[in-house]
Amino acid sequence: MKRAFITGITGQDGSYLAEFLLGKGYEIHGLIRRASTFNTDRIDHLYRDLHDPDARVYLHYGDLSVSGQLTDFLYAVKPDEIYHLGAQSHVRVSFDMPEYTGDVTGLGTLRLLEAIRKTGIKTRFYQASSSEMFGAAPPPQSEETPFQPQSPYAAAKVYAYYIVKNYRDAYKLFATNGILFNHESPRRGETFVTRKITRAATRIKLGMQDKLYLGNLDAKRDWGFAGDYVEAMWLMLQQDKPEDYVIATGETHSVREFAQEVFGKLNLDFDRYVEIDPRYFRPTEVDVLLGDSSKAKKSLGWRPRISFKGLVDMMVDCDMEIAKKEKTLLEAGFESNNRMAV
Ligand code: NDP
Ligand code: GDR
Repeated sequence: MKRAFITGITGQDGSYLAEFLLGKGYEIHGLIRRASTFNTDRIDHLYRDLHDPDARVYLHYGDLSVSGQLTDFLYAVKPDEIYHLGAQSHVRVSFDMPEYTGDVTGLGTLRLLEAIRKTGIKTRFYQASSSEMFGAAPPPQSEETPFQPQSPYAAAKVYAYYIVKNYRDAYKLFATNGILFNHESPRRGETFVTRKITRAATRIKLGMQDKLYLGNLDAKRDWGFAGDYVEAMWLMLQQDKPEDYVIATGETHSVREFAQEVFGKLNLDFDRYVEIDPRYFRPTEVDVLLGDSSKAKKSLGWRPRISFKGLVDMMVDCDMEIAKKEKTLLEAGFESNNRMAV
């Protein structure tokens, strides 16, 4: 049985990847942070009590800012594959927490690579690189496009990208960068723009919210489905040689178009409910991302399965179910958590 170590297992991608790898028969070890509230919602359905002979998911407390412990984990687990997805992943928040973002999102990668080097374990390493690294570079962006990062988050990811390449060359590690463009799902964090929109619009539809405040509606993104993208991560680690790949749909839409599609599906007037709040503007913005994933198509045989419209439908349908539950609770006289995504 192959063994995988996943950082960021409690995040959107971590949960889809863990599901995918379990389906392939892997044993999964995940790094989780200690939190004062439960932070395992996205993987609770995968977890089995460890007394159960069929248990194949093991969770370990740790943090990407603590190197000694990462080394101990890798030495003890000796994973065949490491998927490094953990990060402070919010671009807007990275302007508020630049040092922390540099530490966790940038140096976190170095700590894992050093742990591999020091323990000498034989493993394959996947780095969650990002289209944000292209920043101001004109579209379409491919593996050949020079980076022009526009945020502390993007700068930290650029550092991580190059340190992966350096360890690959210097120490002959099997280490790859997956340069993934935005990917979304019903499990997307509620403060990222797509999920913020689908949560708000479904709540507005059921009369539980009046307005949706957004920032820059003109930014364009290449949005795919997270479930499709985790397969590409796995494919990259099954190749003979470690290389870097862009993963994208090759289609771009503005935030306004995404929101209009969502409000249109719910027969709501977008102009009546959406307002601009400059609080959500970023000091420097990434205007257009549009990925060219020809290399991944050719070498990995990877293709996205879910279309833009399919993604919108999936997210709206799931958030409508959540909104209905919330409304049922409210009507029965119970408090709803009434969570407004920020
Ligand atoms: P999420 O924000 O949903 O998940 C981030 C994960 O990292 C969570 O499990 C979080 O734990 C964990 N984490 C954060 N800080 C630490 C820390 N100090 N120590 C240990 N774990 C930590 O991100 P996604 O799933 O969307 O993305 C996965 C990766 O891919 C990230 O690296 C992201 O930057 C990158 N990426 C994402 C893209 C996307 O469109 N989704 C596109 C390109 C790259 P907790 O649950 O406790 O907060
Ligand atoms: P992004 O995703 O920054 O591309 O990073 P996000 O959904 O946060 O923003 C996308 C675009 O929408 C604009 N926007 C808003 N964004 C948020 N969050 N909230 C708003 O109210 C709002 N209004 C407009 C933003 O300005 C931006 O242009 C995501 C993360 O998952 C990263 O970790 C990952 O690396 C990249 O995608 C690829």
